[in-house]
Amino acid sequence: MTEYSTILVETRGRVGWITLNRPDALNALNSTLATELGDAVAAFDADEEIGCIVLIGSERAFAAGADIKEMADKSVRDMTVANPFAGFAAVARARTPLVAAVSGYALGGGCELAMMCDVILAADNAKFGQPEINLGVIPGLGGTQRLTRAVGTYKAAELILTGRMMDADEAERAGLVSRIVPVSDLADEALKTAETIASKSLPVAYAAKDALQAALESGLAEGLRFESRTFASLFALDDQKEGMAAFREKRSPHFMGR
Ligand code: CO8
Repeated sequence: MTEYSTILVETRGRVGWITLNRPDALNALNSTLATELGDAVAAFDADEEIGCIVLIGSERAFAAGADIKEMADKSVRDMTVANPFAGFAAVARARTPLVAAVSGYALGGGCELAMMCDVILAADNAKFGQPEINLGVIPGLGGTQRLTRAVGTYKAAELILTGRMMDADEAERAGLVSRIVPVSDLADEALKTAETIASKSLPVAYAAKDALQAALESGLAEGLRFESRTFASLFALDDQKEGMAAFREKRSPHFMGR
């Protein structure tokens, strides 16, 4: 397995497990971390033995945002042409389902990284926010778009314009969080959730992600057509035959990923 300096990468059965690991900076997302995380996610995404990827931080912080110290003196050119955060694109475009396991701070780019994932499990000590306005900028890794879709226009606007944090309960009520778990159980619950997802048919999980994405990107009629076509296409898979045969035969399905 490749050695990285800002993340720890391991496999747990069919689960790819990535720990953000800059403890001295509350896992602030610097350009090295962006590149390493992008590479690690892309490698898992290309591996058919991996059915789900977990991103987790420390108990104190999932990630406290982009690395402000690294970013402070950058120019427009640095942030565009030589985009230091290009690596995150691999997370956003991964076909493999991703679970963010959030404990402590998920701020700015940290909240945005969690929102690139399909499932957000929050520990009861989690704090979410988009505090960029306090630094004289706005969210830049999807916060204005994904947060608005997750929690609605007015909640997102209040969070982005004030820069305040919300706790796990508020985030769950707002629809940003899939589920809250006690902080001591976060890693176990993330692994269980990821193992459950990884036990399904991988091509069907890809199809489910595509259809969920269509809900965010298209109008209702187009999204429904996309879902209907995708649903029908799954009847070409052995895994559809297996899933339905297993139901009729009152046994667990054994998916082959084809
Ligand atoms: N960047 C760099 N270092 C950080 C960051 C950060 N985002 N957050 C924390 N740290 C460092 C601190 O500087 C400190 O290091 P040191 O001891 O060397 O000074 C260490 O982590 C511990 O932090 P604190 O002492 O501040 O810990 P506290 O418990 O007192 O406070 C907070 C915790 C409230 C989380 C506080 O650290 C904080 O406010 N951090 C900044 C949060 C923030 O503003 N995040 C948004 C950053 S901007 C962003 O994410 C934009 C993303 C879009 C990029 C788009 C590119 C195209």
